Amino acid sequence: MQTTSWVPLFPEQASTFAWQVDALYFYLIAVSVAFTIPIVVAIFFFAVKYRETDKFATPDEMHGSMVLETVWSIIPFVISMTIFVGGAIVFFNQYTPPDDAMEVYVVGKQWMWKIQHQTGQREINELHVPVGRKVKLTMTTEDVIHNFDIPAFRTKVDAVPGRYTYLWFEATKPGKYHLFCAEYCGLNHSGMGGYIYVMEQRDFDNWLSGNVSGQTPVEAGRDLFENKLGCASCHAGGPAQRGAKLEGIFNHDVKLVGGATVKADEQYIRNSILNPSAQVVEGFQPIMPTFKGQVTEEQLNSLVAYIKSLTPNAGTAAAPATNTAAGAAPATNSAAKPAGNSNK
Ligand code: HEC
Ligand SMILES: [Cu+2]
Repeated sequence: MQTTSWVPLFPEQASTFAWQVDALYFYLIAVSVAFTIPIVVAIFFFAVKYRETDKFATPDEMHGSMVLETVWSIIPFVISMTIFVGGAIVFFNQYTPPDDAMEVYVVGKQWMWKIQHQTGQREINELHVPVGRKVKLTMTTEDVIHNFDIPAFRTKVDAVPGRYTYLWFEATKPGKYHLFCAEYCGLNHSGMGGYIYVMEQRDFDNWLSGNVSGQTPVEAGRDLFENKLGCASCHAGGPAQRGAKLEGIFNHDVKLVGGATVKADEQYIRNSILNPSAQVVEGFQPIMPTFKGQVTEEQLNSLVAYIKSLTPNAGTAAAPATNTAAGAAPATNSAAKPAGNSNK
């Protein structure tokens, strides 16, 4: 299925920004060659032209040239600005995941990539995606830094312990493309790879329905929240609510004790679960226990997905809202069902 690229030795171009990366790369090479050749030629030319012929020659005095100075300042300036602007555009495009993307979770560990779709399907070292659809990966790792690298898409992003990073792409043609770990991560680093399968939408739908989906991240998150971890014992709405309101917070501003305001993004929710006393919501006591060491990265992803799902239209930019004790709204979601205090 794999076809070759128009440049020998280059991987195929299979994403919307692959050609941009290549264009920038060839432009850099062209600029380097355009400067290197005249400089090397000039070195030899002058070496020969001004070789020692007369032992006692006195050189002519040099006078500056304003025109020359101006020209060789302006030309490199223009060239370096085109490199800067071109690079900035490509970079911005690649590292700003769109809101309307299909989301996938990726957890790296020595030495494999564990992947889960929003619809629940899990994969290891393989990722199936539809062609022509924007796909956003939310990535983290259980151990050391890894790097999710898809050469045919001309994109790669580090997966960093303790934090979420994002990679997005839109594949432009069906096929099977290499996936690598591009950050040396230990003994079997070289084996930490696999394939991205880009499929026509209907093949992808078939693939999805042909794979056991189990719980979706949101369902798994709700299960953890209401039953296994007992979050609901504090966070369920109603008069007995002891924890901060979680409905509608995603991507909104949250006021903290001490006056600061933070945006409740995925990283914030993650930190609130692992290290609750670091950022305490205004109007609350720091009574939430830490869940560090009690939840796996996958479970954290699920909890974050669940809390995200409590905000309608999560993912799209939303207006700021405050979140204080006074705003403890009437119970509106299923988490209102008290679940025995199962967190020990
Ligand atoms: C003992 C009661 C208690 C339990 C159990 C508890 N929390 Fe909390 N939680 C709180 C309180 C109180 C706050 C507000 C103070 C703070 O930020 O630490 C809070 C804050 C949060 C926040 C930040 C909310 C915001 O509006 O910014 C999140 C997210 C959160 N909890 C998630 C969870 C999850 C997920 C669990 C289960 C794994 C959980 N909590 C278990 C009491 C609890
Ligand atoms: Cu790795």
